[in-house]
This record gives sequence, structure tokens and C-alpha cells, in this order.
Amino acid sequence: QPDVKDLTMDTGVQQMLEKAREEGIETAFDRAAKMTQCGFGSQGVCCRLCLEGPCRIAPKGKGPQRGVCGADADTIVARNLYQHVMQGTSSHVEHAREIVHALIETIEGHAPYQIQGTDKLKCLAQGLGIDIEGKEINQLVKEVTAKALEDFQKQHGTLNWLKLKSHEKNFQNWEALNLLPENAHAEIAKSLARTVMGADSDPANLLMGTVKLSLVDGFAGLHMSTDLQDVMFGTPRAVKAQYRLGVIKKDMVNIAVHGHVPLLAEKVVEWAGKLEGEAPKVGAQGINIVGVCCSGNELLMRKGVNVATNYASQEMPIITGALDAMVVDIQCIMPGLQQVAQCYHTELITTIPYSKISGATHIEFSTEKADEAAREIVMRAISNFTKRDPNKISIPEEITEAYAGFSVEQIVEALSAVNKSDPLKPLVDSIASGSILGAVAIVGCTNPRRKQDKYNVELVMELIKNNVLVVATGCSAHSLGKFGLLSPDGLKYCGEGLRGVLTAVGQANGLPALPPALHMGSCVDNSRIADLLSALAGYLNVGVKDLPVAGSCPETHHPKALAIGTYFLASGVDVHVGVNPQVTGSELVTNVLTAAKEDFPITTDALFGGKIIYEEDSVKAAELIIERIKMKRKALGI
Ligand code: NFS
Ligand code: SF4
Repeated sequence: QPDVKDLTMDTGVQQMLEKAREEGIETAFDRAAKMTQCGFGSQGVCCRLCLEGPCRIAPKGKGPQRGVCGADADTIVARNLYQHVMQGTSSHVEHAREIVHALIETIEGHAPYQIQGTDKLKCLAQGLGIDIEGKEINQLVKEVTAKALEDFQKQHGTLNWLKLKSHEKNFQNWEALNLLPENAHAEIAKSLARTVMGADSDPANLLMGTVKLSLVDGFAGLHMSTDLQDVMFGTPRAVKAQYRLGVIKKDMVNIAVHGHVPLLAEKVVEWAGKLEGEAPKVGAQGINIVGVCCSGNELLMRKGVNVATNYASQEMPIITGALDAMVVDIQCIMPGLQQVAQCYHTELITTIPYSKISGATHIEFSTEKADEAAREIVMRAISNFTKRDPNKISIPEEITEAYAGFSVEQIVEALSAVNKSDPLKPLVDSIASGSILGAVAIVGCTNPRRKQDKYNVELVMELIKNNVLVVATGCSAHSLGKFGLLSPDGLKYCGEGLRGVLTAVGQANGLPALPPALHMGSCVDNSRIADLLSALAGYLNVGVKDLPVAGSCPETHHPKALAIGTYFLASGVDVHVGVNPQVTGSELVTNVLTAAKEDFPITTDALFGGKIIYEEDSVKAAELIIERIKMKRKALGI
């Protein structure tokens, strides 16, 4: 068995892994250590698309070079990547669609929510070409959601959200390349039809299909989800909160909220407040909600709810022995959670009809019945408090402080304190003068196959030391939060130029400084990063591809990250991946994505201005990213 210190940087998680071993409980880290990696699958050359197979292509020409149907490694790898992107895209699109319907039900009076982001609503309505004069909020919601629904059904033209949110130069480029999707559902269906056995087998064409689909992910997935969540729950503003397993409290009823769509998570918080008075009846001091993964991000961003942990260690809150319920919705929820939960008093509660786990309690959540479901969930957690086994309780003590809530609106507002009439100017000036070298978004997950948090944290340390501004989302933002990089305390790791700017902007806002990394939200909130880039490009009158910026997912695991990464590539942003993307079995696909060979006829770099940087070592990755940033600076003449 590997030493727990090699599995995660988080000492609280290490402590829980030791406890799990003593108690004979298996975790994802144990399973990862035992799982041998298939050489074919790792390179993406294994095909299971029909019953003639499975077929696999032998590496280095030693063995079969084509599947039974004649598909070669390039076709198989391109199809597998496409299918990953399809999975990611459908997850995000379904997320967006849920929010659209929740808004409609709310204004029709069937769902117990309130429209809290009226400014955002008006701004979206105007952007979508809706006349807002004299219209009531409900009428605006009706018209905006109608525009959203068109993006799932229109048969001509392209997505309203793409027209609304894309940078003009990107739009023109995609249009010229015939990459504008008509509607989200059709594009997903076409992609499925396209990747079946015996359909598209031209790897270059398949890659272009993958890019087209990633635009669905970006606009009808990420942007639409974020925008409409802001309409429903308000746009995030700076908040202060705490990180690490220490946020679980021994004498309180602890409920972990895990998953993605804030419709459930927000309601659980609301009902925990309403039912606070029930806690003393079972001997608890109150009700404590903690976040895990992206539901954690959503609650952190809008409510300042503390975060217990991120993806790879999602079993650990249960292992504390003090978690009374873990409530989940969709995506990134390990099926193995129930195996762990059944060894404790913790009740794992699934809520979505198409996302159940056998053995878990299922309490159906729908927007119409949101209050009943949330009430029942909280009541169950309260009664579970009495079922705890005191001998099994051990909560790691460490806690870190973090700031989050950096929506684009919040960032612009913070910058306005420095320059009221021209808020982007101080940022752009700092980049031009070299105080800030460029900006990198740290996104994505943690992965039980890699030492948890190490790669996210190391990369950021290296970047900020070199005066690169960092923004973060998803579970990688949680990694930074756990290690003080979302707090002004982390400023000591920054280069002098960056530290100066963060201190100046922070002080103009009455804070000692801004943190070295700005937490911009969940994974769908990568849309906020795209918005920020569009705004900067617009301000400078250049393309997004010309900006000295990059994205990076050092510890990713989910196909959603591949969809997001492809969307950013298509937008002209370099994307670093620290985990094997399972495409190396095809030289063609690898060359198109990484532009590794200079004379290769097509690359995403030539078509869009962004390329994949695959490097597992974070320090080396930082060097490669910085090299590209310097190249882009030079081209801008700064
Ligand atoms: Ni993003 Fe969020 Fe976390 Fe990764 Fe999963 S929770 S949507 S996919 S693991 S960051
Ligand atoms: Fe094999 Fe072709 Fe069928 Fe894939 S589609 S399993 S390569 S025969």
C-alpha cells in the first residue's frame, strides 16, 4: 500500500486515509493504486463501437494496425475524443436546460424560487435583442427563457447564446469554418450519429465535429448555465469562507452538499436555516452545511458556505464519522460513496431520477417539490445525528481561510475603485508594463491517480512567482483554497510586480490585498473566464487568441473538462493538460491538437490560435505556458 503522504497533499485527507485503512474501508485512492492501466486505452486506440470488436491497434506497428472494419488508430482516437466531448457537452447542456425550466416554473408560480438577479436579467435581455422598456420582471424572464429554449430546437441559424457571448473575431472565424451549431440537442444527436460504426471516419473531419460540438458546450452549456443561475440566485460577490475537513463540526448536524446544479443546494441551505430550531432537540448545537465539488463552489460563491473537500477526497467527509447526510444531484459523484457511507451512520441521499446509486436513499427533487424535498433531507440529517458512533468520530482540525465570489462584475467593480471611468485600464496597463506577465486560469479537478492538490498548487506557485495572474474554478480552485492561495496570505509567493498590483487593487477596496488566485466559480463558470477574456480583447481591439493568457487543468479527470478545454482551444486559448488525455495513440490527432510538428498541415493553433500543452510535471508546464505567454506578448508589441 502506498504511503498516504504520496496520495494527497492535504494532511486532513491523509489523516482520514489512515483512519479508513485502520477501519478496513476502501477508498478511491486505494482503488486507483490497484488499478493497472491498460496501454491501449491510455493511448485511445481501443474501440468498442460495434460487435465486430472490441478492436485495438497495436502500438509501434507491432500487430494489427486496423480494426475489423478497417478503422485505423487516427479514426479510433478521434472518435473516442469526440465521444468524451459529447459526454461533457450533454452534461452541461442538461444542466443549462434544468435552469431554464426552473426559471419558467418560477414565473408561472409552480416552483418556490425567487428571481434575484434582475440586473443580470435586464442585461441578458438587451443582449438578446429584447426590448426591455416598461416590462415586468416575469415578462422579461419569459422572453429570455424563450430565447434559451430556441437554442434546443431552432433548425436554422445558430445558438442565440453564441451570438450573445462570443467575441466577434471568433464568431467570424467559426462561421468561415462552418462550425456554427444550430441547436444543442441536434448537434449532440448529430455527433452521436456521426461517430457510430461506419459513419465519419476521417480524423480531421471528426476533429472539426468535436470543435463544433464544443461550441455547444461553451454557449448552450457553460454560458447559459452561469447566466441563468445568476438570474435566479444573483451574481456572486466577494465572500470570505473556510476550507478543509475542519469545517465539519462535531457538535452540529453536518450535511454535505455534493454535485452541480444549485437548485437543490440552495434549497438545502434555506431549509437548514428554517429548521435550525430542530437541532437542539437531538442534542446538536445547530445545522452545518458544507460543500463538496461544484455544488460546493456554487454555494461558496453566492452564500459563503464553507468547503469540506474536492473531488478525489469526496469520501473523506463520511470517514470523519460526523457527517449526518450527504446529498447529491448529478455528475462527479463516485458510486463508491455508498460503500463508505454504509460503514458509518451517514445517509447518502440521491435526488435526481436519472442519477441514482443503489443502496442510497432516494428523495426525489423536482423544482415544484423543492421545499418538501429539502425539508425532508434536512430532517433526516437531524435524526441521523442521534445514530452516530462516538468511537468512529475523528475530524481533522486544519482550516484555511479563503476569499471567493470573483464574478466578472465583482472584478470590474474592484478595479473601478482604482479607475472609476475606465476600470479595465489598470489591469491592461499592468499587463503592458510587465508588472503582470499574463493570466492563467487553473481549472478542472483532482484525480485519485495523481497526488491530490500537488499539481494544481505547484503550478500556481510557479506562475505567481513569475508574475502571472491566476484565476481559478472547479475543484482545482478548492486545491488552491486548501493551501492558502485564495487568501491574501498567499501573496508572499507572488513575484514583486504581481504582488504590487494585487495589493494596490485590494487596498483601493479596503482589503489588505487581493488573493494571489481569484476564485471565479464552478466549472460552468468557466464562462466567466471567457467573458473576461472577451472583454479584455474587446478593450484592446484584438482577438482572444492574441491575449497573453492560457488555461490549465493539471489534475483533471472528467470528460466535461475535455469539452471545456476544446471550447477554449476553439476560442484561441492555449490549454495545458496535466493528465494523459488518451489521444497519444494517433500521431495525427496529437499533432493537430499540440502543433508539435511545425510543418503539420492543420493544427488548432493555426485555425484558432490555441493549442494543447500536455505536460504532467507542473514546473515544466509552467515554463511552457510562460514561454507561450511571452510569445503572445511579443506579437502584441509589449
Ligand atoms: Ni468540474 Fe465540478 Fe470537480 Fe472536475 Fe467534477 S466537480 S464540473 S468535473 S471533479 S472540477
Ligand atoms: Fe472494431 Fe471498427 Fe467495430 Fe470499432 S467500429 S469495434 S474498430 S470493427
